Amino acid sequence: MDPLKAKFQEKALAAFTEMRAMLKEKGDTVVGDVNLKQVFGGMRGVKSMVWETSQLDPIDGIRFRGYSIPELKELLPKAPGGKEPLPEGLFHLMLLGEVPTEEDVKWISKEWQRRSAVPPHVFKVLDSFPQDAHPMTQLSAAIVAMGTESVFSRRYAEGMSKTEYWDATYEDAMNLIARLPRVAAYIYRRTFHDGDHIQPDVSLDWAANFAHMLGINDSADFKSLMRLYLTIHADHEGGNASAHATHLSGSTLSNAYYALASGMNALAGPLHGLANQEVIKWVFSMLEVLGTDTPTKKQIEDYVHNTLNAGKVIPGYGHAVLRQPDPRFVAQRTFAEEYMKDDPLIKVVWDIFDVVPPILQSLGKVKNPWPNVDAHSGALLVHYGLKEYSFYTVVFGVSRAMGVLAALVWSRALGFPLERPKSVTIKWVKEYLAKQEESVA
Ligand code: CMX
Repeated sequence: MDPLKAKFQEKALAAFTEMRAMLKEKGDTVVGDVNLKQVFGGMRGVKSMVWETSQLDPIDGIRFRGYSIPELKELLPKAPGGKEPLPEGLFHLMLLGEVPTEEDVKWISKEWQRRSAVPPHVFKVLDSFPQDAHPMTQLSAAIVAMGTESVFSRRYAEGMSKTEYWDATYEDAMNLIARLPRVAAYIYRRTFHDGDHIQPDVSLDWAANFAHMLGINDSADFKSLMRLYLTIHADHEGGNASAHATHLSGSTLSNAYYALASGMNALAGPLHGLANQEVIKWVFSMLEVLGTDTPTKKQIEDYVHNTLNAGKVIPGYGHAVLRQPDPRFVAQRTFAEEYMKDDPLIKVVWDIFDVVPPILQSLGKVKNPWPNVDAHSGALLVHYGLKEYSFYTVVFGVSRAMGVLAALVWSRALGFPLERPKSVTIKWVKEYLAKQEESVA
């Protein structure tokens, strides 16, 4: 058994035993109420699942196993000479709950390289798509196509015991994460560079190799950005749409490939991950309409009002949980301050940050007027030459796979059952309310 898997087994067995004992003794404890607004309003705040890899606080933002992004930037191992954490280290932390050593991270880098060969039929599936198929359509199809290799599905068909589900899922998760950068880069090169593909460089870490295979910028700074990007997008507790969709599909024991494809299909919506493409598209159309790369704040303000008056949302702003500027936005801003503070597009993003929140606040209905992760990411990618914004959600997806798959391995280890909440009809709600009123009268 590999060292990461062996450590996971030890921790998961202990957690399983503890969970079972806790549920036996305290299983009837009430942890919250649900009101009608939540039933009709997307289940905000309803505590309904366990997600070990990260937790989101409305004010402090995301914590991965208790660590904030600034703490992770200090604690996680970095590439030689680099300042940004290696995503491999975050995966280790999410899976085991332990900050890894340099050696642990090197082992994961090598292991993902070892597992990274993509089955040839996946490229054939991708090549059968029209060149202009949206990159997220291609990503989802490629993930399902890779599922022909699922260790879980093969071993399930062979009759594996329930106690082995986590083991087979770990194998699928590791293979999938290892292969995603190659698949994503292949989608990018076939869509935007006429299929002129770049071979992987086995000497590089996971994120740097992805940056390399995109083939647009071989600088150390772009590799650093990719390490940061793939770290901060990895997980956002379990209730966000891509995580929850992965969790729901996975709860049927569909394999990790189907489960992740479900998550990616959710990420592809403009209220979630696709917002990163929508932000830069919105910024570019604003610059085009205004006829300048350096708009004034007043011009931005007017453009924001036009967007709202047209019945549209301001992409990159607002959040279902957060009530402060997203620390992932702040981390990207810090990166931009160091590497590209004189880039005019970066200045536009920062001016938008000054202009939008008071306007959204003035609407009186927006619960969080602050920027989320997607408000900044596109401008960083444009700076290094990655201008084709329909690809941005794929980059988000490569990162998100780490969190949702680490969580899926935990779900299997803890033996979580099929997810099946209760739905009601509007008629049922009306009758329920009428009965309540009768009993009060
Ligand atoms: N621009 C304009 N209006 C907004 C808004 C924004 N950025 N954010 C919220 N609102 C509106 C909502 O549309 C809603 O209006 P209605 O009552 O007319 O339907 C009202 O404010 C209340 O919404 P909320 O409770 O504050 O926000 P929700 O939890 O319902 O939605 C989110 C959260 C992210 C979908 C929403 O803020 C939004 O649409 N933002 C823009 C898209 C975006 O950036 N998404 C990315 C989120 C991060 C990610 O997942 O990657």
